[in-house]
Amino acid sequence: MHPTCSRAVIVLSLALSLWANSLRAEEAAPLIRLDTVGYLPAAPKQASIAAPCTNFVVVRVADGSQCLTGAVTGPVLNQDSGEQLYVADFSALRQPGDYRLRVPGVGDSPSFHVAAEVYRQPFYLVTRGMFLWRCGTAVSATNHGRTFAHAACHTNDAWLDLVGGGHERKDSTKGWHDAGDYNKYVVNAGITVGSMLRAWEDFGPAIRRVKLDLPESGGPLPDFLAEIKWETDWLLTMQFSDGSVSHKVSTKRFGGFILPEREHEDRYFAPWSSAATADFVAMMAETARDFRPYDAAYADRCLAAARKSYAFLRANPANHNADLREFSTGAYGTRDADDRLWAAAELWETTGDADVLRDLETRLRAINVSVLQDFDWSEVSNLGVFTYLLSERAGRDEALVAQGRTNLLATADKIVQVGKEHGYGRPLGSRYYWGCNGSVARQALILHAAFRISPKLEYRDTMLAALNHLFGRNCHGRSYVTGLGFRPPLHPHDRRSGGDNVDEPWPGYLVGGPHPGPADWHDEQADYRTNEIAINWNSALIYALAAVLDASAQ
Ligand code: 9MR
Ligand code: ZN
Repeated sequence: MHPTCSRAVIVLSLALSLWANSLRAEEAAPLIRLDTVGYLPAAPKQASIAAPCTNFVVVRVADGSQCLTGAVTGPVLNQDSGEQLYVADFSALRQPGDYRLRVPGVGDSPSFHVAAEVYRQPFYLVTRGMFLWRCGTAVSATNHGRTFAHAACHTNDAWLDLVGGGHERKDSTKGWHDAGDYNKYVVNAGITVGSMLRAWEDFGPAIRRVKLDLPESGGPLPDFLAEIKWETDWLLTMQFSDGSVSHKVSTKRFGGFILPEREHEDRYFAPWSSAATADFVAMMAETARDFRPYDAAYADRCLAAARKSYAFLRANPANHNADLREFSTGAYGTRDADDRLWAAAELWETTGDADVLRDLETRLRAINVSVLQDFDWSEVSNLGVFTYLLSERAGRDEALVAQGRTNLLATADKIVQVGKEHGYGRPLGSRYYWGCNGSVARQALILHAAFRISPKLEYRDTMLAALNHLFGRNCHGRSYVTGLGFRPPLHPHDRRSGGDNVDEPWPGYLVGGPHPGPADWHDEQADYRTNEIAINWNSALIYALAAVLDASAQ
C-alpha cells in the first residue's frame, strides 16, 4: 500500500473508532435511573443506582442549590438484570420544581419535575396519540415545534371478497390504525376501548379537565369520548347482518414504511371470529351506557348492536377462530371464553338483564372469579370481573362477589409485593414478553379496582411505581414513551415515523418493551418485537396517567 494511502487509512480508522466510541458513550445507560418525567409532590420518590455509592444530594436545576441530602441503601442484587443496585429515597422532596439527583462518585441524573400537574401533559400527549392514529382522515399535531401530519388515508375500506360478498366494497372507514402498521383489528380494539372506557368511568371528572384539541372539541361530547367514538364508529361497520363480527380489516401483507395515504393496497374484511364478536358486544354495551348522557341516539344504536351480536353468540356457543389464511398481517388469535365473560358483564351492567346475569355468573364460577396479575388483548376476563365486582346493580350472587373481592385484593397485594421486591420497582416483576410495557401500565386497572374496594395507599403507590419505571427507572435509564422524558425512543417501529421527513418520531407512544430479558430492548425501527407501538399499550398508559391526573385525589 502506498504510504500516503496507508496514512489515510490509519486516520480514517482512527476517526471511525473515535466516532464509534462517542456513539457508544452516548448510548451507555445513565447510572442513576429514575422517573425522568417526574413525580407528584406527595408521591414516593426513589432512584435505582447501578454503581457503588454512599449518599445523594437533590439539587435544583435553576441554581444548583442543594435541597435534600441522604444516604443510599444497598446494594441489592436485582435478579432479572443481574445488577447490584443502590436505592436513593428522596420522598421527602415535596416542593414543586425542577431537580437532579447528584450522587458523589457517580454523577448527576437527568432532570425531573415535581409538580401536582406533572402527569397532565403526558396524559394529553399519550391520548393525542390516539387521535394521531385515526384512519380515514387527515391528522396533524405540533409538538416541540415539529409538525406531525398525514393526509386522509384508507378511504376505500374495505373489500368483501373474503366474507362472501363478492368483489364489492362496504364502508369500513374511520377507526385507529392498530400500531406501527395501518390495519384495524377488532380484538385489539377490545382491550383498548375497554381500558379507555374504564378510565372514563373511574376518572371521568379529572379526564374532562384536560382539553384534547380535537376537531370535535366544543361539540356535545366530552373530548375523550369523541376520540373513542372515532373507533366505535368504525367498529359498528364490522358487524355483519347476522350479528357476527369481522375479525379485522387488513391488507393481505404488511405494507412498507410510507405515510398511510400512500398505501393503496386493497384492504379486506376478514371472516368473523367469536372473540371479536364478544369483544364487540362488550365495547358496544359499555359505549351505550357511557355515551347515553350526551348522545342517546348513539347509545341506542350501540346497545341494539350489542344485543344483536350477543344473541348471535348465544346461538353459536362454540369457540370460532377466523379463517385468516389469506393474510400474513396481525392474527390476534385467541379463544373466546374470557371475551364472552366480558361481553356478558358489560351487557348486564348496561341493561340489568337477569338472563345475561345468569350467563355471566356461570362464566365467573367457571374461572372461580380469578383475577389475573397482568393482562392484554388475549385475556380480557379481568375487565368483566371488575365490572361485576364494582357494579352497583342488585341481584348479584353475594358469595361470588365475596370470592371475587378476595381474589382481587390478593392479586393486588401480590402486585404490590412484586413491585417492592424489584430493583426498579417494576410491579410486573421479571415477566418480559412482547408488549410487557403495556402490561406494566395496565396493572393500574387492577390496582385501582382493588383501591375502590379497599383504599390502601400502597395500591396508589404501586401505580405510580409503574409510571416511574416506564419513564426511566429501568435498566436503560430512559423513557419508553416517544416525545416524553429522558432519551425517549427515537426509532420506534411506526410506519408514519419512518415514512415522514421529520427527524423525530410521532409523539405520545409507549413502545412494547424489552424481552426476553430486561436489557433486550433496541431503539431500532426494525425491531418490531420490542420497539413497536400499539393502541392497546397506549390505552393502558392512558388509564395509568388518568389515575394520577388529579393529585388532590391522592
Ligand atoms: O401485541 C401482539 C403480541 O402479543 C403478539 O405476540 C404479536 C405476535 O403475534 O403480535 C402483537 O400484535 C401486533 C399485531 O399482530 C399487528 N400489529 C402490531 C401489533 C404489535 O406488535
Ligand atoms: Zn388509514
